[in-house]
Amino acid sequence: MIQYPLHLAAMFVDEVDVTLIAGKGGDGCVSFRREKFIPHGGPNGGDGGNGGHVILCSDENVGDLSAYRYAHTYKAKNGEPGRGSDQNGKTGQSRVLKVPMGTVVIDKSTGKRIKELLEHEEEFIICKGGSGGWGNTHFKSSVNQTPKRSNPGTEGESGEFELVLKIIADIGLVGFPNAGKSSLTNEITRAHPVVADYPFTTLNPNIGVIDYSDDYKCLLLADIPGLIQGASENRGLGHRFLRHIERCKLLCIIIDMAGTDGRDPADDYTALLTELENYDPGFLDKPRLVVANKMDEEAASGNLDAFKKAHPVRVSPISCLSNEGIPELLERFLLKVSGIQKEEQGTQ
Ligand SMILES: Nc1nc2c(ncn2[C@@H]2O[C@H](COP(=O)(O)OP(=O)(O)OP(=O)(O)O)[C@@H](O)[C@H]2O)c(=O)[nH]1
Ligand SMILES: [Mg+2]
Repeated sequence: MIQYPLHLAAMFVDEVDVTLIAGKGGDGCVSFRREKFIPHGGPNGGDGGNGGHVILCSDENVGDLSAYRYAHTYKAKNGEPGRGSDQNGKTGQSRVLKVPMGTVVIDKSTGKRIKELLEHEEEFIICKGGSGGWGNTHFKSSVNQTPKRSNPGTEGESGEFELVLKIIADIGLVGFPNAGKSSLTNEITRAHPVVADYPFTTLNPNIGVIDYSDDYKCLLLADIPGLIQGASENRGLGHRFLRHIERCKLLCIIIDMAGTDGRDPADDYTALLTELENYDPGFLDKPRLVVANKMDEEAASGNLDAFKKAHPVRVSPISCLSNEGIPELLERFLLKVSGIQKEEQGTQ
């Protein structure tokens, strides 16, 4: 049996559980002005400072959630208590946790999704700091000139949350292992995922940018691990990684048209669609584009004819080796994604 280097997969973390605790508000102070020649100086107890918040902030420079893999509890600072001479306590420092764009926040107590952070530098106060208590100055009245009462600070919010990363990309590559997903990513973007002739070379998603400098446009391409028949029953790497193409506008189904190892490309396509459907039937409603790779190989043209008979869909023939069909494919990507974007804008 082939031993896949699964330790490499552990480096990319796309889900973590965290316990978050905001700071407590500082207590209000009971104090009176005591000075020579000033009898009945009155109350001068300051207010407690507010507790710090726990804030999630999405950052384009953060690629995954590995920063939260080992420590699980994150606390903001408490507010300082008030002091005499009308000195209010300092607000507790907030704890800002940087997360990758595309992070989904789930409240573990309810199982509900409470937030998605999609933009760069988007901030979300996930646990609000407690309020500082009032000092005794606030309780002075015409009938009580010497109040000996103050408020305690309130507790900050806290909770257990699950953070799940679903990366953001325009196009998601779907295919069997060795179909050439990483080769295509290498060809058309500046990302350089490892390419090799053994299955499951790619263990974690890679994002590449397709740069259309003539049009001042770019598209984000997600290269993900290979999908196999039975992935939904945990074969291969399972199908959990499909979450990373959930947000893609367009799915690019890439088929090894050379039929390497005696595979039937037409059956591969059916199996891929079944696995996508098993993960989420909504995947089949997503716009998709079918790419026939390895057209430089001898068996490819015959297989393509048979494929077209079995599946009457438009197919883009390419070869990552000879670059055949790649410029046309790039054009098609742009047209398809722009068309989808226009449609989305029209329906908004
Ligand atoms: N002849 C030929 N070989 C290709 C072509 N594209 C990719 N290959 C080869 O196919 C093998 C697999 O390529 P990868 O790009 O690693 O395939 P992948 O789909 O990313 O595979 P996984 O990461 O394992 O899912 C490598 O040996 C590539 O050199 C092509 O157009 N023609
Ligand atoms: Mg790969």
